[in-house]
Amino acid sequence: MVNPQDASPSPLTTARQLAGAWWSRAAVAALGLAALAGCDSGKQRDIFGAQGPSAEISAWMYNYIFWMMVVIFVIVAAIFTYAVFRFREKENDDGAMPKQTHGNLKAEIAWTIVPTFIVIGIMVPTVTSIDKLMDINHMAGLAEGEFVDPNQVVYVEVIGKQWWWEYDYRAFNGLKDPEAGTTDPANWTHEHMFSTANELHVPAGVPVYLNITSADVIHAFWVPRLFGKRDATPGRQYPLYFMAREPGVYYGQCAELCGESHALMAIKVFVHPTEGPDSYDKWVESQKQPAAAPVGALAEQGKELFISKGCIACHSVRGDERTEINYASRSRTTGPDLTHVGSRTTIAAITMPNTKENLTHWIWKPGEVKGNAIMAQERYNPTKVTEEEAAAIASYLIRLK
Ligand code: HEC
Ligand SMILES: [Cu+2]
Repeated sequence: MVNPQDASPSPLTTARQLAGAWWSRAAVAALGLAALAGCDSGKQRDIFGAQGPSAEISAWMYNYIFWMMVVIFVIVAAIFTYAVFRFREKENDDGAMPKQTHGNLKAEIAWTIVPTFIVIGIMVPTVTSIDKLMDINHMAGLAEGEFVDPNQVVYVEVIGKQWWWEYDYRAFNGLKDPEAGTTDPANWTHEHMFSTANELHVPAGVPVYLNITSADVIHAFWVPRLFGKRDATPGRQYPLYFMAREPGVYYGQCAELCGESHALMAIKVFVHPTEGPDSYDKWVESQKQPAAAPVGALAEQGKELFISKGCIACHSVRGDERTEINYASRSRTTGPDLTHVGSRTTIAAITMPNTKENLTHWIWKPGEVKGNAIMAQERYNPTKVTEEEAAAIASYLIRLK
């Protein structure tokens, strides 16, 4: 007699329960994926929405290898399925060991040669693609033997810092022959260099040369629709060439875990038309200007606080000796250049829209916005401002268009 208490559940029930669990898990996963897909509604960080030669080469490589793998998968799965059915245990099977074979020369040769060709089939386009990515003439869409005019290349130095990006437009009009005479920092003035943060501006249809480095740890610069990842490594300079075809706004992200606020280290690229009121040249002209003088009592007070509260230890505002960057020693570059901070659409590496309220919040309590940011750390920034002082400084900074 079996005690019902001891009876093990029937295998069928267990399988049903498992199936139930499996289905509910799949449903949760599907919902999660749908939610994630919703995040990217504008396809803003989508490698398949390539916009320009650099990202197109990467997307092409991805598709090429993907379809190659699909073909290999289908062949292997077909052979496997055939073998499973063809050689399964038959009803009248005598249970004896099948015939064992060893060392089939034809099979050995086949499975050495086929993978060799697969590897060559991946290697050749990979090497040619890397070669194209590292060739600014190719980025500019030129034929073999044609070369871009170095003065028509936009050259920007990109410096990764915890947790934001500095862009130095060390150039005449932001256009520069990197070999031409302004590389000596002692010769730099704001005529030769302006600096922005996080929001990169480039013209459409013009090749761009980014020289990428880091001031602290390893970061990686990545704007999926425009180009693949490039490491930003301290003490090294890595070139990255790209060209954006269409004017527009493109988003990116630091792609190398670089510490606590790595996730709050985003990138926004504005691609300007080459002509018209919104042209790249107009943007460059406005950025080259020194900062506007404060207007109104509150903004004036804000500027004085900006100096007396020690903000100038890390930030520069060009156009006044008391706040201006020293180009030779590169002092006042720990934090973003704020000469035209009011012209940015966001602050703190795309973390918040650039409004007076958000600026006040950031200046008053940066640690609430970005954990462990240098500006929030007591040991680097011992001077605390009150909410009123922060509001005064914000009303000064927001007008620096
Ligand atoms: C110890 C250096 C340091 C000091 C002092 C400092 N900051 Fe900052 N500040 C930074 C750094 C670094 C960032 C970049 C933060 C980030 O996005 O991760 C920053 C960002 C900012 C930004 C946002 C800029 C942008 O484009 O995103 C503003 C505005 C700002 N600081 C204002 C101030 C004001 C006002 C003071 C004085 C009350 C001040 N800072 C003091 C280092 C400093
Ligand atoms: Cu980073």
